[in-house]
Amino acid sequence: DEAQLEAGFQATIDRKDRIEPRDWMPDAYRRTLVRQVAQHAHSEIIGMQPEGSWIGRAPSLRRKAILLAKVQDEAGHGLYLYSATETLGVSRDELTEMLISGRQKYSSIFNYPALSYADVGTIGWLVDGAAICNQVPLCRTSFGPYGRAMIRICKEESFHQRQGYELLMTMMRGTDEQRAMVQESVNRFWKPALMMFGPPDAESANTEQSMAWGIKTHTNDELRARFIEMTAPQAEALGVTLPDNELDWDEFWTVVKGGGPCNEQRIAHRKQAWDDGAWVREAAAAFAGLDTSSPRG
Ligand code: FAQ
Repeated sequence: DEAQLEAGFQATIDRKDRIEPRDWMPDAYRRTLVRQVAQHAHSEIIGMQPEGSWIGRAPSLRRKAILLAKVQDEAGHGLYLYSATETLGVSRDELTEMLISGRQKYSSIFNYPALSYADVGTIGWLVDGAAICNQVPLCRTSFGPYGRAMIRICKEESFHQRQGYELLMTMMRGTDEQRAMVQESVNRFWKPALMMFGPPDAESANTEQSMAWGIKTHTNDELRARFIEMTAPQAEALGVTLPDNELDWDEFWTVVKGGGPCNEQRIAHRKQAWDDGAWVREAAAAFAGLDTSSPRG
């Protein structure tokens, strides 16, 4: 019966084993995972936009090739994560509709614009850096497909972080104007990057239950503190200063609820791409429905 199934499920989690798609799981566990993994997938896809806007304006062929590859990796991460979400019984089409209609979220960070080329470096260093801090522990999350996707994603994110740092290092060795551009960029991105970890623990509605289920293994504030600790010496080596860590949580909630600088633009762009791709999906479905094995004379 249900109680027995639930006890077996919790025992699997308590011995740090994985829950797999065909295993019994409580509805609320499934819903929480769909929420988190879909939000994560949407973040990767929407996250292509700020840096993507610089592909056509990269300062050299080498920088353009690097940026193009990084943005493509993000598309790949989105796809692994949509596949992981599909194992929970929701289709990618449904997930995309939920993103476009605002029923599912994506990370607050991607509602800030990339205003200068230094932002490409800062996004790699700070945004991918924060993503790694949050995601390395998720490699051991209790749901198998999510944890396995995280392993590969984290390897690629580490590479992304280094390319961002290398870009900034190159600019810091340049002119005073370039150094000022890096500092200005870091000033704008530092606080939004710290907010990626989610609200303070006291305001985090989901953490307690998600930790009991082994979905999350650390609280938002723990990971935020770990990130600050990791980043401070890197800032020093780079020669930039980090703004203080006082965060404006009203700003965070405004951005999460749709009122950030780029929320409308990000969703409008995604919706346009989804609408433009309708004919491809229809053609693929029609092709899949054809009996291509039959002899045609
Ligand atoms: N933005 O109770 P909690 C990347 C929502 S990295 C927007 O603490 P939870 C790589 C939260 O959903 C970015 N909403 O929630 C890349 C909840 O609302 P709900 C993606 C946020 O889930 C780099 C409410 O606030 N990474 O894409 C945010 O326990 C460069 C209360 O919060 C992930 O998604 C936020 N920052 O903890 C790509 C990592 N924070 O859903 C391109 C996986 C919280 O109840 C370029 N996710 N909310 O309506 C997680 O680890 C967790 O979901 C947290 C939030 C830690 C984000």
